[in-house]
Amino acid sequence: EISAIPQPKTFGPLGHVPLINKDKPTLSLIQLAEEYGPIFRIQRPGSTTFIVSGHELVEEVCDESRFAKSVEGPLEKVRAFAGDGLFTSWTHEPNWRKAHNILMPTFSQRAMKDYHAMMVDVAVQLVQKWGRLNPNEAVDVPQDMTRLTLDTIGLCGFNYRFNSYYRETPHPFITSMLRALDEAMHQVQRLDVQDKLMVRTKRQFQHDIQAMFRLVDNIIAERRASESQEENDLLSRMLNVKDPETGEKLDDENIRFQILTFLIAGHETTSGLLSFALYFLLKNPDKLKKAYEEVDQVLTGPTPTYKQVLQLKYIRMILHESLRLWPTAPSFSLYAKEDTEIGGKYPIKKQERVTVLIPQLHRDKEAWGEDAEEFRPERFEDQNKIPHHAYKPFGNGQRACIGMQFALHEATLVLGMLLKQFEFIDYKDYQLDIKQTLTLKPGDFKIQVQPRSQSAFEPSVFVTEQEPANMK
Ligand code: FDE
Repeated sequence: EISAIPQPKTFGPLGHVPLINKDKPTLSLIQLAEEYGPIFRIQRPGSTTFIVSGHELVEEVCDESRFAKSVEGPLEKVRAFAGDGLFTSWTHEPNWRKAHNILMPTFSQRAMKDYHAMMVDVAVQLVQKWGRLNPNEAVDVPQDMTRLTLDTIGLCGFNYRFNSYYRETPHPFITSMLRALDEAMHQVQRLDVQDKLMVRTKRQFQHDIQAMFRLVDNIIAERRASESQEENDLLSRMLNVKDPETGEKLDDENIRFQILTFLIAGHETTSGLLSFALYFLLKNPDKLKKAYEEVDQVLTGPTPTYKQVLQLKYIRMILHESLRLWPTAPSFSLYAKEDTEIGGKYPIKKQERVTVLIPQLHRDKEAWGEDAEEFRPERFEDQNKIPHHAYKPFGNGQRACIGMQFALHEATLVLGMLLKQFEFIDYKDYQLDIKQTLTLKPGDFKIQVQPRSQSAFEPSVFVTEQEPANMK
């Protein structure tokens, strides 16, 4: 039996655009999902997609024999600067598989061992900064987390130091990147005629793209000129390793796209994750207490070891639960490979598209229970009790996030170190205000921090005795 797929009323050529907040499209879609249910149709100028968020429907569209990743909407616009890099390529483009084969090994759990010291290097900079603040000074959490995650992917991936903690304002790369991502998000909500009139916006977009290209080209040129071609980081694999399947290396243009992809994908989402995690801990003192207990028990030395990070089980559960309630990459899109039907009643034609609305999926009460809206890391205690098909913060199948282990290791390490050292003060009684630049973050989230009791405080972090991480 066939059912019509629900849809809100449309506004002429604008389709559903007027129903969607230009600055926070995901929040509007969540609201619409509340009203229209687990599947509904959304029309934008030049495109139609079905927004899916019920766990049973999502399980079906995650079947890779029937559906495949679609590069559409804002993602398609991001191709202006990320081209056929891993995130923005179609699976059938030859460079997707090539880069996937070449770069997978740098993201295995094993590879995290090699990154650990560099991650600690950057995390220590954050701890030092917070440790030196005067009592009434506030920290802008997302901004400091963005410094951390950008510096981390820069150092681990490319042996490049953004040195964000030595800057008053965000690194110029960040400014260009955020403006370009924001523009990509807004472009899809404009009619072609509107878009053509935005001359200044277009010029700015081109300017930002060129600025990002220059930084990346510099990174490549410096590596090519340097002696240390031997390093086994992302960049050296991009430059030197052949795809075992085709025997080919990546071409220069594609390397540029890959570097930009990793700089962007590798930090926006992780920065948001760390910010949300701190937010949830502040608002849930009983969970915060358990987190303190764990770090005090596990983190006994001056800085965490690789093994200790793996022992921070509760911290990792906190991160998973944060990603459940606010998955920082909030959606992914697919197309039907053939005519099909989902939920036993909704027909989807070949080439038609669906978008998985992750925050709504993650709050599906049928999968998560009546307390789905509550922050309860304990859900992730028992691997067997997690409804995996209803948990997709890292996407799905062969196009799932390649950086998952990287992000989780980094975030666990950093959250652990911050908990070890600081008390967090919610001096403004912060009220969550989601900000979206494609990815989600808690907007304008400021706190104060205070070193924990002098005795628990570990001063050795402040006179770093370790070797700089990149002088192995
Ligand atoms: C991917 C990803 C995804 C999927 C998308 C679609 O499908 O469209 C998702 C959902 C994600 N990712 C998410 C996330 C979250 C977090 C925290 C992260 N993520 C992180 C990271 C880091 C790094 C380095 C990364 N990340 C990266 C990446 C890449 C390259 C990709 C693509 C892959 C393929 O092959 O496709 C992703 N990521 Fe992520």
